[in-house]
Amino acid sequence: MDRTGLQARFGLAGRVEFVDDPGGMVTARLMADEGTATVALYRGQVLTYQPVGGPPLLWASQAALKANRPPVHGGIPICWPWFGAHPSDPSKPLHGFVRERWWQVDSSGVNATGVWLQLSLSHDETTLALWPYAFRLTLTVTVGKHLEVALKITNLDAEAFVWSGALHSYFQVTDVTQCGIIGLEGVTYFDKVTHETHTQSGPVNIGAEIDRVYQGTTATCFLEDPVQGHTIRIAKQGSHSTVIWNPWHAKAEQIPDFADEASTSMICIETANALAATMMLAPDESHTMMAIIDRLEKK
Ligand code: TA6
Repeated sequence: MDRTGLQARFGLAGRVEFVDDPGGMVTARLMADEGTATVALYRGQVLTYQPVGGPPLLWASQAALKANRPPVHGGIPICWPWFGAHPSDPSKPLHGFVRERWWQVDSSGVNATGVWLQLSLSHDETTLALWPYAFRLTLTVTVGKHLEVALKITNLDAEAFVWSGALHSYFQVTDVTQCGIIGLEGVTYFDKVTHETHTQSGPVNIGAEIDRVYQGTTATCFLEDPVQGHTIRIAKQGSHSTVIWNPWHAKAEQIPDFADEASTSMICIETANALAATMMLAPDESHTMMAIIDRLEKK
């Protein structure tokens, strides 16, 4: 549907409007009294979130957005129905296929939590060729005091299926080497850089490539940014693993559109169900994985 048609059906004066993103792709802008967010309909990807009175909290590669070259690093890409490489076929797209598809707008509105938009995506011939199950995803993005991103997965197939996935959230920081991530102390993680398993002691600090899947954790993470003078709080529901990723300089250089200096101004803290948290859904069963993001100002 074109932008005018979307505006007529789902636009809400001063609350929901459809605009083009820097790459000319149609994007919904949600405007609440407490903050704004934008959501790209292609990829079903939250691109920006900015609370009123604070800086943008999500990082995005402007070059990737302009070029519209997948995968667009930044905001909150959705990884599904597998996280990382496909478990048995490396020729299939990394992180699944839903971030390279048009999502449909189902509804929009305003409620006690904020301004919301609901998108959905279901199986079709192309998805069945990559993954032979019938499914429906609904993505509800709400902006109010927090940004809430809820991905509901429903099995519409006659057979059970197994999935993994993530809300692969990129956060904007001033200088990641001065930040700390609190909330994962005592949690065991698989280190995808060294292929070792360790237990976290103290805050997570970043000064080199990091790619870890923290396992069996439902904890809220706090990303402390002393230069910015605030903490980004990332709470979650329906998620049993947390992924921390920063490619650091050498790897960043190999990623198209990921400027080298970006490594120090972003960090991914991902609300995930990966590795041991891979889930099975029986026919007609649903599961919702949600990230709840806000900013705590330093007093
Ligand atoms: O979540 C971390 C990770 O799985 C890394 O291993 C890295 O590959 C990253 O995601 C980005 O993947 P992408 O396909 O978006 O380039």
